[in-house]
Amino acid sequence: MTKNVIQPLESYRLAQYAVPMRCYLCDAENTFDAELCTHCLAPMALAHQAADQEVQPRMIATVGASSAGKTVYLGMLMDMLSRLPARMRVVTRGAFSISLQQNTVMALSQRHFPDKTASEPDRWNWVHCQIRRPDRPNPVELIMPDMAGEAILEEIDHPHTYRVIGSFLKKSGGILALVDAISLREGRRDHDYFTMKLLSYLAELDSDPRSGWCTRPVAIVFTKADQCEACLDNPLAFARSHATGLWQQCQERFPRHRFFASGVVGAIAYSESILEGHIDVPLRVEPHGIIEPFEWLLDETADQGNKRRR
Ligand SMILES: Nc1nc2c(ncn2[C@@H]2O[C@H](COP(=O)(O)OP(=O)(O)OP(=O)(O)O)[C@@H](O)[C@H]2O)c(=O)[nH]1
Ligand SMILES: [Mg+2]
Ligand SMILES: [Zn+2]
Repeated sequence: MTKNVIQPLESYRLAQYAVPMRCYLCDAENTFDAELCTHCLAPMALAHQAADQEVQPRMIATVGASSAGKTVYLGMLMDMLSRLPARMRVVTRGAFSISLQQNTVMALSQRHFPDKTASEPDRWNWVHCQIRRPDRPNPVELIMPDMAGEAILEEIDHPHTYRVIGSFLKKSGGILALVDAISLREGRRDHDYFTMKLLSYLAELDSDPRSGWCTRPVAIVFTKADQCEACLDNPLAFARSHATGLWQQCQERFPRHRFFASGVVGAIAYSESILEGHIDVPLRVEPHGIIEPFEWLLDETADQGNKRRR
């Protein structure tokens, strides 16, 4: 025999689903409890956090071909910023914003480089943080993802393959374009071609003469400069001699650009294994030129992100 029970319907719970939450990047409507945007796969935590902020977060994109050094650069940048309170005070928003720094620092302390970033956007690390500088009156809210080089290339070659990349680049206030200095010095042009393609893509993505990419700041950072002294001494001269096409494109299309050089390790060893082939082993962590390009971009984007999003 079945006993009669009163089952409350709790249909009021459904009311929460009637109020959509808009994705911070692509504006698509999602339910209030979605973890990732159903349209572009960006974390919905960004939308929830941004809704609580007084100022609209700025977005800075770190781009570069696969193995240009994006993960190492961004992880080291966050680690350095968290240790230099006199220069910049960083407060991360959400536990997920610490994973990038944690993975990079742990890998380097165990004498290996972090793993290659997966192509799937739901596996990327996103940093959302607030930055206060002692010499500036207002704090800056910032969003920076660590995207995979292969996914960026795919989106450039076949737009809309990775909607999250297109939406993010469209809204970014500035860009850190990382280029492998060692491969340029050795005469390999793939990183150079990648960056030229990317700059063409950006120029077409938003070509508005007053607010488009031609008005936004572009920091070109030659990475792995610890292994390439010429580049560390004079990044502009290095660009002219080793990445002439890229240098010319910057001159003609991006008036607000600057060349930088960065390196994370002091000494490097190499090991060969049958399974993994040639592996770089970082022996000492000695960062150079990590904060300068970022600080320049913060200054150059100072006029953005001060208004509340409606
Ligand atoms: N010497 C030197 N090598 C570096 C440095 N940064 C990165 N590397 C080397 O470059 C490789 C790739 O670095 P990542 O940061 O993973 O590159 P990525 O741009 O994130 O690559 P994807 O995740 O595939 O897009 C590392 O495994 C290191 O071998 C650096 O500062 N100095
Ligand atoms: Mg990576
Ligand atoms: Zn979205």
